Amino acid sequence: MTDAATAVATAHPNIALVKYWGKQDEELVLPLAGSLSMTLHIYPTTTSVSRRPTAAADTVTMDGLPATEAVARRVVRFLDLIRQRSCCGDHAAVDTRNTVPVGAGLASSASGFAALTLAAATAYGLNLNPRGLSRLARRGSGSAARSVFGGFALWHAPDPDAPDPDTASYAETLAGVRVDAALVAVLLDTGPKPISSREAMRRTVATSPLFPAWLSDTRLDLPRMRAALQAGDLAAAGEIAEDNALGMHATMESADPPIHYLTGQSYRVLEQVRALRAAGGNCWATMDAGPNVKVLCPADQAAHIAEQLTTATGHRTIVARPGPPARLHPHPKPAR
Ligand code: 2P0
Repeated sequence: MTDAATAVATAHPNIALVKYWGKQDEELVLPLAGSLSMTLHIYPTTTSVSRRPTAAADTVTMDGLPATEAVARRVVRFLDLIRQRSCCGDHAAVDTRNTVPVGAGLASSASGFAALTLAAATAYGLNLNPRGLSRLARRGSGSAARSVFGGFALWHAPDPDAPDPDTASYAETLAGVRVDAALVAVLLDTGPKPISSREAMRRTVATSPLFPAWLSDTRLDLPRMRAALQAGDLAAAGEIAEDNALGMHATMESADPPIHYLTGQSYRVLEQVRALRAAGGNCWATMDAGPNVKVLCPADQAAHIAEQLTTATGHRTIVARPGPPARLHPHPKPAR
């Protein structure tokens, strides 16, 4: 086995300030609307991919243990996509090391598929630029398209009448951001989620009477968020982010049957964020496909806000600053 047959990559999770919730194409993972996120410096995922020319099947492990059947199936389908684009049909051994609690709304699928994309594309000799990597990561998990990039990333939705919508849907770094922001994550529950975001998104699009309104609102939020970040206006960005997240949750809560990711604890944290704001604090909440609340605030106030939230709610907090792009490890040891 040569080094070229093994590649190791690390990627970080991201949290959307303008959310992705709804696909126009399930197979190609094309979103109905664009989204904008901050990559976090915490909770990286590291994935190694080793081509195994003589193996009869792929093997998928997480932290050294066999992955669940559902995870393994999704990884193998993704490797099939890579093999279609490569001249090499070898099976592979994939091992993933996560530091983020899986399935708790802290975006392990984003960091996971971004790291897998970079490692697998390298091990199979695909020569992709960041945009190509982002398009490919999108096929694994939509939000992974954004974790290819550090800082703030914008993921484009293709026009429905674009000649090649697959080519038109990629993320890129949002240039010219002038805010110095952090996200304080309030950690409520690290258990698995009640319903996958993929299924929840599908049900929301199909059954929520609020979905059309959500879609037009989020399409307006995207350029406003971009302008706020580029103008250095964190207060405007925070207000848009909190409204966008509450709108997404209201939309899924009106699906049939309803989808509830937020718990009583989440709503109590939200009340505390509002109370801090009423007392003059600069903090705004956002929530994803899980109960945890993430609080956007100025970087130099994050430690103080984290302390205030821990005191007020009794929950653990962690401060995340903007994180780096996905990266390849220079000299991976071939996996055994
Ligand atoms: C986001 N989320 O923009 C939104 C907000 C969760 C809430 O993207 O079906 O794992 O694999 O494309 O990316 C989580 O969904 O879904 C997500 P798929 P994904 O971050």
